[in-house]
Amino acid sequence: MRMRRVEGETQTTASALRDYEARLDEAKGLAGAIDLEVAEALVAPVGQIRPATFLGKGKVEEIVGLLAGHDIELVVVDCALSPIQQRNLEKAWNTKVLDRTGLILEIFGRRAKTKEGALQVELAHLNYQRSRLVRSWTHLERQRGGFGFMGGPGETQIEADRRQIGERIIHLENELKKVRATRRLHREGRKRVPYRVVALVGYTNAGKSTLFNQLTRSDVQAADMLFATLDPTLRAIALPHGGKAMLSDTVGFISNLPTQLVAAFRATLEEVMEADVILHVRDISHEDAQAQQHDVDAVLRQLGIDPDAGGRILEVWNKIDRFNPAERENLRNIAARRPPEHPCFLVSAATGEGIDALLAAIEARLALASTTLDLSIDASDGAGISWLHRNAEVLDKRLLDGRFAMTVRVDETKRQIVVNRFAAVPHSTLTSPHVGAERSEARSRVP
Ligand SMILES: Nc1nc2c(ncn2[C@@H]2O[C@H](COP(=O)(O)OP(=O)(O)OP(=O)(O)O)[C@@H](O)[C@H]2O)c(=O)[nH]1
Ligand SMILES: [Mg+2]
Repeated sequence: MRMRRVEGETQTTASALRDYEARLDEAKGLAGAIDLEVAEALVAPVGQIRPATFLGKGKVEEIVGLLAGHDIELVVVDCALSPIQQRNLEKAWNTKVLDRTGLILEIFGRRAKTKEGALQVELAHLNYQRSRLVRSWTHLERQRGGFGFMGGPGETQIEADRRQIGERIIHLENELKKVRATRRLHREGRKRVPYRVVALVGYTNAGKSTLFNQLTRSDVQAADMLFATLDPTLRAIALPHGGKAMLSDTVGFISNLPTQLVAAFRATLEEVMEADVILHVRDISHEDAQAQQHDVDAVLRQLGIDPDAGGRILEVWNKIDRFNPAERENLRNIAARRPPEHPCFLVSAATGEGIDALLAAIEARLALASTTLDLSIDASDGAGISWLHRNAEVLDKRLLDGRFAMTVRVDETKRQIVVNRFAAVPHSTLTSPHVGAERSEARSRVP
């Protein structure tokens, strides 16, 4: 079913950086992502936020006028509305009103394909819904797909009271635990064969999936649509000198990504958090590229990744085919002046331009990437232990019969030293620390 709606774009301080038109376009893109037909879109300046209606009285009336005589079913207000504001606007306009969080949750609900994805989105939605128990809006009840967050019939929570929602949340959390336990086992299984992960992150629609296809020669869905990708995909990439790594494509980020969603997707994004190299894909041709970068950095921080730390993050400036030769030259100059710890690579995922240089950089970066080792060290070897703490990341340390069994992560420059000096062996998730210690001890006796 298609819906006609009016799009209300409002400015808040958080979005003051952004170009109004670009924000309005993005909001229209979000609506398009769930096949809404936008009848009207406008920017509504907000001098002072009204507790009851968010917008001023005049604006609310103006929109009443806009809606009159049109077959409008939904008004999207591209900001965060309180439940009361949402309800009051629905009354004033006699339509369903959706705020930015609600819209994004709705999109995610439609996109989730895996069980884990669906559970995560439903959980995020319920947490959002818990605070705003409003009766479902019956016009939209025959919505297909998704969870029908805008009022689908199969969803008990719409009609349910807080207690029922609470029970459902507990149920979902238990289901998620089960699904994640299985996934963790798979991941650990993969880890036994040491493989390195390169993860794609970036603003939604930046071209991550297109780049993924280009790098892996596969054919995952790439579309000019916000949040085309939701569930993570993992494929092998061949490196220039015969090596292999796994490339992970995942959900895109967006400004004001609902915190409930970031929390819900934390587990899915573990792959990214643990990746050896992170490619931050940017649509450098986008008028809002700068603001988008800030938003992506903010989400990375929420995930515990420091975007400024340098090292494993490589910036990819995508869509350079959209520039003329002079503009490209200018971009190249800007790129060349970047500090070496924050390199960036100019590519066109669409045409393949710049991909070889990017692959070479990934390979070089992976060569530096860290390795995890197990070792055993005499508990009285204070100098050795403190050297390890200074030069490696100590992931695990257990005292067993006067020796420490340690799991450490070191970068390539230190790997050989640790192997030689401490008889370290590649980390194995198969062995218990005790067995690992014995094995290391046995090794250390070998001359
Ligand atoms: N001109 C041009 N278009 C590109 C390039 N890379 C991607 N696109 C287009 O940008 C749009 C979005 O590409 P996707 O690869 O789906 O973007 P994404 O980052 O995976 O987006 P989400 O999964 O929605 O977050 C598609 O229409 C692509 O064809 C490029 O290098 N040049
Ligand atoms: Mg994608």
